[in-house]
Amino acid sequence: MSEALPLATQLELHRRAAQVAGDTTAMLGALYPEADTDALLARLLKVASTSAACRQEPLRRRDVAAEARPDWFQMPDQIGYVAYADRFGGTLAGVEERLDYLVELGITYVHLMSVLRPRDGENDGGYAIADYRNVDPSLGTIDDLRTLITSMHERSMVVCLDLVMNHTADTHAWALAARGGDEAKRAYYLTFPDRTEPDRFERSLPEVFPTMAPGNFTWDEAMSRWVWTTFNAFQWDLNYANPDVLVEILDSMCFLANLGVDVLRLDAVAFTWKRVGTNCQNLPEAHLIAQVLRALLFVAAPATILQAEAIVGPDDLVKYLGAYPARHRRECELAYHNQLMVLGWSALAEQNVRLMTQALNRMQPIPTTTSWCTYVRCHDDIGWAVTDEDAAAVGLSGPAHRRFLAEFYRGVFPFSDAEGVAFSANASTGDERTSGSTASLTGIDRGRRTGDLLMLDLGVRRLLLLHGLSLSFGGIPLIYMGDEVALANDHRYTDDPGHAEDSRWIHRPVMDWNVAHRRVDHTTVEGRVFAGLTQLIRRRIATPALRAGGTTQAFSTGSDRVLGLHRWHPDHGPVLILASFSPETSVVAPLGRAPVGDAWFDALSGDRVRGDVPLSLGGYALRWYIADPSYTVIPAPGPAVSGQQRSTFSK
Ligand code: OTU
Repeated sequence: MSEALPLATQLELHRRAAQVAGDTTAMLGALYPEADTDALLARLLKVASTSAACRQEPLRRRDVAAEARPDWFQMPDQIGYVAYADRFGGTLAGVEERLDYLVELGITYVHLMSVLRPRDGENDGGYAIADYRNVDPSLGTIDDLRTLITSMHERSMVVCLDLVMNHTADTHAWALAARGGDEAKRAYYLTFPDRTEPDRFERSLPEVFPTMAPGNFTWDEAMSRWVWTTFNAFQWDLNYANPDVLVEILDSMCFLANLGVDVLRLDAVAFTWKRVGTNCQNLPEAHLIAQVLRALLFVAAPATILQAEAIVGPDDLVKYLGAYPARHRRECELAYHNQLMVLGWSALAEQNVRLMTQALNRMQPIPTTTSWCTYVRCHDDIGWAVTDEDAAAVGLSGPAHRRFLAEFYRGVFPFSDAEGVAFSANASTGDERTSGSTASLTGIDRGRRTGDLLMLDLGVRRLLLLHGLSLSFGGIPLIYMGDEVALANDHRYTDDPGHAEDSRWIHRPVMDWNVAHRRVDHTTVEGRVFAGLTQLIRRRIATPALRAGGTTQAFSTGSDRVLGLHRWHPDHGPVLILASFSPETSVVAPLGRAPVGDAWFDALSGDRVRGDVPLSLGGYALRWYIADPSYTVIPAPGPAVSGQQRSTFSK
């Protein structure tokens, strides 16, 4: 640690380093039994403390604030927006010009994709990084990024960027050096002289992109070796069994944190460790890698938190939030709730919530110090991650139900309004994933095109229902760019030879600001969706009980068409969420006694209902019932009418 640092800063650094050193040594010992763990810890701490030493004053203040309020990301006003920087704003300066639009929507958390310098040519939408320390030159410079982050912070916005940690582009300097014969850099990757090892691994490895990039290994002519490439051929998996890789990635994380990035999205975090005979996902070592990085980043930049991008089964998923039965160790603060996302679409297709209720309740609770990122759509495809176990529990066949969902959202049934397209249909496994914008999957696209006003109306209500659920589940709701104005599928990707094979581009349009402008006219679909969404966001921000950090339990409402969620937070008490997945009116069982004042208050509509009578819910209705102590049911004055208890609500 630099002696030139003020004494207080030095002490601060020592405190943080001491806090994590012991446990980190244990983790490093487990990861690298052959290595000198003390020496390795010293290297990692040097990276973290060097970075901490040159952290700018405004960011140090953010560190202090974050340590004082570690639950900042659980506040009800954390509302997220996710966009490709170029497709949203053209350049970083262009993004800055559009920040008012995000403020208008109520956004406080922005995940900008594809900001760092990717490989030239095909680059998987920016997920093939050629340089972790530079910005894509077509967007601007590192200084432009600093300026943008500063102005986002000034607007109380939190900035999330990707840390594509599982792989680099084949044109990253490390890969080029490896190709040029640098042995040390070759050891950053997993390379093999012949097919012996690759074939052994392939026996248990799935394929992520079976149609675009079959297999998990790519022959590299320059090295005369096979390279591990889980994703596309130009995305080389890093070798985390080599501690040098861990040190380098920590360094990149610290660099981004010192630019002011508040959240690092750990792309493909599930894939970082490989073991023969396994599917090489979610291995215990992959968690240790994330935990070590978490610990060291705390030394470097306590304000920066981690978001896991692990699109995996429900039992594996919760572990990225540190949810282990036996112990808790900090890992990621946030993780995508891909179960909730898939189950929401499933419930809409079936007009039935039994599977959703079953699957949500089977998931282990997450530590109260962490949160979900809830979402309806993102830039990727939807993989129909319904487990066979959950399907069987409600009398469904897993494979048949997954097939039904893929076909429903491809619009093959006459009763489906959806217009999605297949992604990576795998003939050998029968697996088919789905691409398509929210507008296309809810029926808005088809209704708009055919002029079917009823279909259009149902589509808008479905969109608002799914976003409403995402806003109420307890976490950071993420709105994928375009959903707020129901942007349509963009079929032009098929004209681009670099994109034609990858149907995810159908829902990655360039923001159409003319369409977005229609939001001001409430008679348009765009206006209805934007107004509906902003209203939901405003109500969510004004409802502290909807903050993250409590518990969420699904309950039976007495109707298979209506989801019930019981949310509870120690500071704010309960919320009963009702969400109807049917276009018809449904009747649900009485809510039960309200904890205060005998009445439940719907934070969305302002209506008050009694807990002892059945409720009627309109099609796709959403209710957020809270106990409102300012409203009580008092007996009406005068004699009771024919022995019946009359009551009215009064303030
Ligand atoms: C992530 O995706 C990114 O979100 C994708 O855009 C990238 O193509 C990919 O990584 C490679 O960088 O790795 O943990 O359904 O969900 O590819 C899962 C497939 C990932 C995606 C999967 C995902």
